[in-house]
Amino acid sequence: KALEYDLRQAVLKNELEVHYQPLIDLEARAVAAVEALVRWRHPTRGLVSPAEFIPLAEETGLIVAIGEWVLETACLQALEWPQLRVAVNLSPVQFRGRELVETVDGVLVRTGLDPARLELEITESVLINDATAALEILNGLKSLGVRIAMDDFGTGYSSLGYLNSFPFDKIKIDRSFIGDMSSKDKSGAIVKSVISLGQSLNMVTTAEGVETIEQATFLTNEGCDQLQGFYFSKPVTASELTAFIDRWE
Ligand code: G
Ligand code: G
Ligand code: MN
Ligand code: NA
Repeated sequence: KALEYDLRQAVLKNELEVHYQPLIDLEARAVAAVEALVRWRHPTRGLVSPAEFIPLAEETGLIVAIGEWVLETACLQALEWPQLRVAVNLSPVQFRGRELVETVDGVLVRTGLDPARLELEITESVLINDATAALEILNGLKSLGVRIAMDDFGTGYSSLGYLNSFPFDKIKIDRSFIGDMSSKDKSGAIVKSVISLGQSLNMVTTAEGVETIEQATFLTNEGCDQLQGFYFSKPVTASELTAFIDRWE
């Protein structure tokens, strides 16, 4: 309850921040996109991870306001990085109402961001409860011109039917598979086959949680399109990300 009160205050007092983590395109050898990740600069607890407060935000419904704020902040920030796409995570709770498409459209209109530069990341949990409603919303989002990414692929049911039935532009391979590649042959084999699955379906493949040069080399050789992880950069502030891009070029 104390944390819930604090979280409401956080929204009002501008204590939330958006950090950005680069996605490296292997063909272009350049930063292709950034993923927006929210943080809470708590007055006494310091920087609080979303893993701690997103569940509470979802239970209380605060995620709807927080999600819209993150989206608008990230789209505005993306105007300063005209060569990049920006990816924003959506909570399953944001799919419950009917207003998500209007909300995203409103943010695009207010910020003036080219919709083709916005990528929305969703997890399978969005699709499980009410697939028909989810499909309608995803089609509505697609018709705005934004891109849709399947996040954390491999951790849920990972039904191949989802890839068939929903309009995904990208598959993000969950970092648990990348982390296990050196110790488990199976993980390497799974990663390989998800990359070729993505290629055959004309979807961009991104590997999450890339922490070592060995992982980066393996993924490059297997034809993965984009890499994301601490090996390149952890999520950083907007100005640190600008410095990262400048160093890269
Ligand atoms: O950045 P970090 O690894 O601490 O994020 C932990 C989790 O919080 C991840 O699963 C990430 O997707 C989620 N997360 C981060 N930012 C947002 C956000 O703006 N909205 C939603 N719904 N989830 C987020
Ligand atoms: O669920 P989602 O994929 O949105 O989660 C993104 C989270 O993953 C971010 O909070 C980020 O801090 C974390 N992350 C990003 N790169 C790495 C990495 O290389 N290793 C680990 N352990 N976590 C990472
Ligand atoms: Mn994500
Ligand atoms: Na993920």
